[in-house]
Amino acid sequence: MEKINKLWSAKMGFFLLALILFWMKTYVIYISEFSLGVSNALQHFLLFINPLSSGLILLGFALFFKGKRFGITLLVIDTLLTLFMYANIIFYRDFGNFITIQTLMQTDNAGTIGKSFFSLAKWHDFLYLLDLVVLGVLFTKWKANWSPARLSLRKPFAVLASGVIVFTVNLGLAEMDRPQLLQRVFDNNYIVKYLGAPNFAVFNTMQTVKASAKRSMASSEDITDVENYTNKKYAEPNAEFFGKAKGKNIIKIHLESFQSFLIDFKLHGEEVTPFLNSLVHDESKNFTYFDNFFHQTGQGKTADAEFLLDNSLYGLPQGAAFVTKGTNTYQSLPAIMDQKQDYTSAVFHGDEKSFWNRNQVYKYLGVDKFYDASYYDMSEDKVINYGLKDKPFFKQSMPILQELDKKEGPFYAHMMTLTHHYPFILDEGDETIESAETGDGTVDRYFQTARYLDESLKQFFEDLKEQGLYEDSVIMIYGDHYGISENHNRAMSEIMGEEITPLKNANLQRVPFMIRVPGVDGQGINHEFTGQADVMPTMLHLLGIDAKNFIQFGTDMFSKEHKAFVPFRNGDFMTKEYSYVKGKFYDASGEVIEEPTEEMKERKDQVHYELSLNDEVLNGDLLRFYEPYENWEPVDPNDYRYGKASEEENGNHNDKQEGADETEKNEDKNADVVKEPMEKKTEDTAVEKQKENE
Ligand code: GP9
Ligand code: MN
Repeated sequence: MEKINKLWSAKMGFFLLALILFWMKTYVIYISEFSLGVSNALQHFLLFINPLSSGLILLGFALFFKGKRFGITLLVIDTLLTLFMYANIIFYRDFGNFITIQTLMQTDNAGTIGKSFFSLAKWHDFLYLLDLVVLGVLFTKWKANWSPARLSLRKPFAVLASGVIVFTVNLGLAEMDRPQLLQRVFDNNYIVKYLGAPNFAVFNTMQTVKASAKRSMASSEDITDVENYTNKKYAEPNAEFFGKAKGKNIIKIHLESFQSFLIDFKLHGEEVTPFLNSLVHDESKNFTYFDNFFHQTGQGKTADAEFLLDNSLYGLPQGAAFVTKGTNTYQSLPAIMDQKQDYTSAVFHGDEKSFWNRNQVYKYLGVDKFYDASYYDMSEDKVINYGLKDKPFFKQSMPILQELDKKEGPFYAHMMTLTHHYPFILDEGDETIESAETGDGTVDRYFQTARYLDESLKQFFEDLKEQGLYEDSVIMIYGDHYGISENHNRAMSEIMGEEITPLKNANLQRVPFMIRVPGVDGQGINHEFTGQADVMPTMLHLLGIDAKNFIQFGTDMFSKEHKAFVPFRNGDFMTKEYSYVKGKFYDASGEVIEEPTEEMKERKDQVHYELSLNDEVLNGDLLRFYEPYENWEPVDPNDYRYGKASEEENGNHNDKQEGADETEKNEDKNADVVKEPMEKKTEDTAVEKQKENE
């Protein structure tokens, strides 16, 4: 006993005790305070182990100090760590996210937290101080035993080195479970889950410093080149369409992972998507369907698609602009529509609000309302894979749409589906078409979830008609990105009946785009070559707002001057006559062009130039130097606040959120209850999902 006492009361013993207490406390905080979506044994192990490396490195620093100064330093570091964790706890209770430099710099956040601190603090929070009290008492008892000399330097260095080793192993295992974790940064929650809150803070700081260096080097002159380029590319509106959507409700439907080859595709002699096909082939031509419309997304997948459609800017070559450029200045479609025509914009999505940093970036895009998972009934039978199934999603969105319709001014609703997402799983009973039989499960199931999505759309259209929301609304449908990656070329060649060459694969990047504008005859099938960046200028012109004033890389799809070449994020591009894919030019029949013409080479250079200008805009945050027109009001992120839970806990901070309360009261939902089933189902597929993202 005596011996044990002596060991603990020695400097190394005291350090070890502090380390273990910090470790356990942090783990308890992870489990009880944050919803990190832990879904498999490895993730749980990493969550448990990840405080160790930061503990070893940060607390270990105290071992360099002599005598009782060692103890004081240790206690100070431990107290700072506790404050850091506690600040995150309070912030998370309010915003459902971790503190980042960007959010701290958003002055209103700090202010709001300050004001609501007492409503956010809970009685049991004092427990988080207990270990410090214990250590403080032991310090006063034990410090007399400590020699005034410094420990042999070997010891602190060994502790720091073991911290680094533990971190390296930790990171390696995390990357195994979620490849490209740090490159793609899906969700701050993920980084905390895998690497811990202190490591997240370090990572975020490094990222911010890197980004702010690029940003601070940019100046107002840099926007001139961009402006000259986009001005030159601009396409005049087509008088037949200009202003035809003005004042009308707009319902924009996001088809998850839906590629155009599904349209009219028959499996076992059966149409896979009969409803969408019926819109394409409608005799009365309600819709115009662009069959040469391409997605232009990169690693940011869904986030890039959203970004492209509402900003006419591409994502970045790496990562998701939604995450890494989430606090830039934007002149986004929702903000313009609000300022010019008093539209209320709303995003509907049955997933956690923090995924792809949506609950932050939407504030910078001027999205008025964000109906995330916390607004929906997410009981187990309604959830699969990433979140709410599409049928209950559309059903439950109806009352919210009706409520929005009652507000003054039209609405711009963005409905984001989710079920047709890799790995394309359905509950039994939701399958209404046999799977394909290539032996590649992903490809085989792809048709079944596509059918489910198609059925959910049919139901949604019926409900819209029944509620009187169909007739006078603009309906726009788009696919976000591919669902079947190149990893499945073998099975896809069986499906398509031909080899999937790089060119064929590029051709498969077509996703649907269709639009119906009340009072305007649809064109049936339009073969113009178009892409996601073209949607925003098209929308502006339909609304009667000239796109000329804005920095946009796309051009109006209905314009007679539409620029019909479609850049991909990797520098490849498509035109009607030829395409450029993975370093080679191809003619329309698919033959390699050995000697491309000057015009082709120039087009290729133009595409690369356009993408580089785009990256300058994002990295330099150049839109902060640009005023699209006199009296433009830059978007103030502090005007927006999302999440049902935070509304309920803290009252409604956002005057733009009023009005939906009625609907919300009708729905008996609770954000915390919601998380359980969704996370469980996400678990098994999360790993696969990232592998899929190649
Ligand atoms: C997540 C959903 C899917 O909320 O939008 O994103 P993805 O994996 O397709 O980028
Ligand atoms: Mn997607």
